[in-house]
Amino acid sequence: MAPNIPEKQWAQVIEKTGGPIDYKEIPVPKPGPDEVLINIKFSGVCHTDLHAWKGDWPLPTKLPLVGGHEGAGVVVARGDLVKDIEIGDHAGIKWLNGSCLQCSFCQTADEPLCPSPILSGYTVDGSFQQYAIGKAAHVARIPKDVPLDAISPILCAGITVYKGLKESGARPGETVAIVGAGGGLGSLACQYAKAMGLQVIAIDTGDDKKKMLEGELGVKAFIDFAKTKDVVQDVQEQTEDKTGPNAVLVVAVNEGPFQQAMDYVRPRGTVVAIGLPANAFLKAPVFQTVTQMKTIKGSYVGNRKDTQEAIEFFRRGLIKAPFKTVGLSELSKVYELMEQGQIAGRYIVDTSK
Ligand code: 8ID
Ligand code: ZN
Repeated sequence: MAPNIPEKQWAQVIEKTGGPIDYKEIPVPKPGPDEVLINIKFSGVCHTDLHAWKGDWPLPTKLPLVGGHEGAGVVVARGDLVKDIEIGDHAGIKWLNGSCLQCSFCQTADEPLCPSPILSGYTVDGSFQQYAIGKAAHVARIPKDVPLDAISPILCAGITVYKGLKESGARPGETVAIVGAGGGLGSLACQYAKAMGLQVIAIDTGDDKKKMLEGELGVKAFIDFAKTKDVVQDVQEQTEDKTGPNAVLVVAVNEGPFQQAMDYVRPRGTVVAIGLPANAFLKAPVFQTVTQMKTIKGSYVGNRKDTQEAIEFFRRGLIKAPFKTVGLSELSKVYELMEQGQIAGRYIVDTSK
């Protein structure tokens, strides 16, 4: 039986960058021939959504804009060309809503690098609404045996940190430092790193995050960057021969830790830049970078295969990161807490409230 799709739905709408966010009723969109319509049940709130609202990046958003790109729900309609996804299937809206599938990047499974990407909650409306559209080729396939609330943060944060860990080149048994470990990406990075056989040094601040990281996330060591006198020394102390972690994932949202990571990463190690602070630069001394053979690289979400792999780790029960659920109507409060760095783990919104 075809699902009953309403004409109108609740959404959080940004009319103007940095302006008020209106919780209001808007029309339910209709999918094009290569698209599906997903009844979003839950959506994670990523710091990227906050950057988009504030206009932090050198890339304008569409306006008015419905943000959100960690939306998990149920497929309720599909375009005529869509054959491999059924009404009733569970699916997810991720950051990369679509790509051309024809450029040299798409052809080689590097679709996040496609020069004409479609970005959920940025260049097209995203998951902070009850019904969202995704390109069928790109929507995440979510198995029916996983809960739609807990899986939602995997759709950006999980995929991104899983990919970042692969890009880091760190191997099982080695040590990785996660900078910004107490936030949404960071808490998932700790879980993926452990599941991949890595030892984790977590860097962040605050007692809530310390408790979460040392407790349920089970990291090897927690370093409070606001309390320690010397982050570099503290991080290196935690590694076997005191030469530093084999890799560093930087998911923090300011510039300082990006530069600092180059000081404590082990010679031949890799610093993976993932966080996207506004107007920030990466800077490292040429002499040490050369003579210690250090690598700095960026990592940007993941491709469709990374998506399905990250979901499979979750389905197998290997990824358990804390999240709190609030109603979609309370999105602005989540942004406030995020801006203040008060969120340990991830907040997700329930679109029925
Ligand atoms: O594909 C990508 N590269 C990608 C994908 C998704 C998100 C990049 N991002 C970007 C977001 O746009 C954002 O810039 O990753 C960054 C982190 O997103 P998030 O995890 O959603 O943000 P959060 O939950 O606010 O966590 C940030 C954490 O960083 C800590 C904070 O305390 C917070 O827990 N932090 C900060 I700010 N400064 C720190 C420092 N100096 C720090 N932790 C350690 N050292
Ligand atoms: Zn995101």
